[in-house]
Amino acid sequence: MRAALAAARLGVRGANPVVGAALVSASGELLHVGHHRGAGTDHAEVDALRRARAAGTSLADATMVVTLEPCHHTGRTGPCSRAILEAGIPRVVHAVGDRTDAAHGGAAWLASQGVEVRHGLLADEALELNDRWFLAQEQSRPFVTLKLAQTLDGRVAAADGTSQWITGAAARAEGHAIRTRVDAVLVGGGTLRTDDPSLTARAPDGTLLERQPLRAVMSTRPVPDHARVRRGPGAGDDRFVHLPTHDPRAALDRLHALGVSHVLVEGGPTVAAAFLAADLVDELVLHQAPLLLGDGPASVAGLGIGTLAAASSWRGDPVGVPGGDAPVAAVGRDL
Ligand code: AOF
Ligand code: ZN
Repeated sequence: MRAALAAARLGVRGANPVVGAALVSASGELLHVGHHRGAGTDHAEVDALRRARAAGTSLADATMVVTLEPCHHTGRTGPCSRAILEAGIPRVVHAVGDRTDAAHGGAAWLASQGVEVRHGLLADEALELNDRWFLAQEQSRPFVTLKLAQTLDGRVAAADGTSQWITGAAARAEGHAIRTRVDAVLVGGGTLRTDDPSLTARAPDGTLLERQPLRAVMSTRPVPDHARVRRGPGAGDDRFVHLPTHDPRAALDRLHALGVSHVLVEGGPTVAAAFLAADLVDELVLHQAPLLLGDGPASVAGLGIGTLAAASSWRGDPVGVPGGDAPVAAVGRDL
């Protein structure tokens, strides 16, 4: 289970939980490890089974150890419960149950098919690993990633308002990679008016990536007809939604109803503050440029925190430094 948990941590947080799986021999030898790389890709169990098949490993006496109960539904991919049974694996150990209406039930079904199933091993760690994902599921809302692009002293623009390209090419590419992974990208009215963003997912050469997010503007003011966000990447593209509210929870309810399971909040400081103040940010991706401005608006427009003891505290989970000019960190807020 420790190997499975370590593998899970290699995954990408978002619409799906991070999940790891380990195949173990009867004598306790670690045979193969797999993990889930994010919504739309193989589940951890299927990834581990694929490795076993490629290596020709016999699984007739193996145990599938997995950090989350094997799913029992066909979503973006097939049911892991059936894949495990078809592989002839006699034992499954999972850390925690899957509580979603769609996917749960794999453990009971496997047991009904004669597979020995146990659960609870390192359950606390497995729960903590996806605590924000479980919370989003419980609250029937999308998983929320907030992206902040700022200077070392937390500014998003200079005193004169100039703001474009605070962070460099590597951070921009990473930003577009996140856009293509999520179901929706959301900005507020301020960003709409100052940047007129298109909110499309593009390659560094400007060409559109294959998977485009829904484009959402959260603002009580109308979105002008000429706004770029209204014009989709293709002819007749209507994947734009106006959320006429200041309440982030109301915005998330509407997105949830539209089938959005992962939303990227991209700005600006007022919207960031509203989501943070409502404890509706599950993951923070921070792009920090090696610049100092000493003045200008902050990336978060005030959270009403007056004393150190009340600070919003986050768990570090650094994911790398692409390109060097803009360190990137993804962290989940402490629950
Ligand atoms: C597993 N193994 O590695 C993961 C599971 O739409 P899909 O097909 O990607 O299914 C997503 C759901 O499956 C997700 O909401 C969660 O309940 C479960 N995730 N289950 O057996 C995995 N990532
Ligand atoms: Zn599955």
